[in-house]
Amino acid sequence: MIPKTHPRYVSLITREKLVKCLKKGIVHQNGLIAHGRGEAFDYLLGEKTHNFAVEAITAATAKILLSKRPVLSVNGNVAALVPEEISQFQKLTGIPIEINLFHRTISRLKKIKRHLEEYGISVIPFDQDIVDIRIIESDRALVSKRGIFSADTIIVPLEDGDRTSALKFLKKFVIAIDLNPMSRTAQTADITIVDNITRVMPLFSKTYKKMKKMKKAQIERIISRYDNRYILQKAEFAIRGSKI
Ligand code: PTJ
Repeated sequence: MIPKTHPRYVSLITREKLVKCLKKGIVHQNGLIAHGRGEAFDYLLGEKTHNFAVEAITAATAKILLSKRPVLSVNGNVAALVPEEISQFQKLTGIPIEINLFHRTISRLKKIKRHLEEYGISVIPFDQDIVDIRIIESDRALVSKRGIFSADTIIVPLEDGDRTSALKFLKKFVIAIDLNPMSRTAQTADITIVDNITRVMPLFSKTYKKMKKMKKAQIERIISRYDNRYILQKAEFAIRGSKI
């Protein structure tokens, strides 16, 4: 039992969620290592949402509102960390959710699907209409025809580096959520939200609620003015402790 007064309560509770889901076979062992890397960047960022992340979330929301077929890609860590928040996001936006794993096994796919469904999330079936987009070596190449394959915009949280460039090659618009602004995923995406997914998802829902009332021209303006290079630079400077 972690006392609420503990100075690192939120961080410890988050770790607990991952360990619990590791024991259930939802999170892969490497997911803990990935989380540790994320924690280090979060620590350097002051464990708070910066303006550059708010700007990226606003642009990402604009893109989702303008997209015909957006999809949210979910892996083991994401399923463990933010199932309630994803459920809320899907209820608001209607976004299809596809499980896409680096360490892909049928057993993990089944467990993650069941876990997400317990939170009322509707998941694209992983055993029908699967296409192999073999321009990446990993099993992330196995995607659903109804989901990632035919999507125009894909949200990819907590990725290992190879898939974003493959998705870009397929002319997809990629929105990454990654605490490391220097990762290949962060650098290759069209919009990079440099923040912890645990803070991003609630803010995403809040922003969507606000922006869905906006006029199309206003939403288009947000996208056209967005500059991901500048956002990444600001994030890197925040980590290094300098100002832009
Ligand atoms: O569930 P699977 O099989 O698909 O595997 C998922 C992991 C996460 C194990 C796999 O994608 C992986 O190995 O990822 P990497 O290469 O470690 O990259 C994860 C990225 O996510 C790193 O850049 C981390 O900084 C970042 N990250 C970790 N935790 C968070 C995060 N970004 C946002 N929020 C977090 N909570």
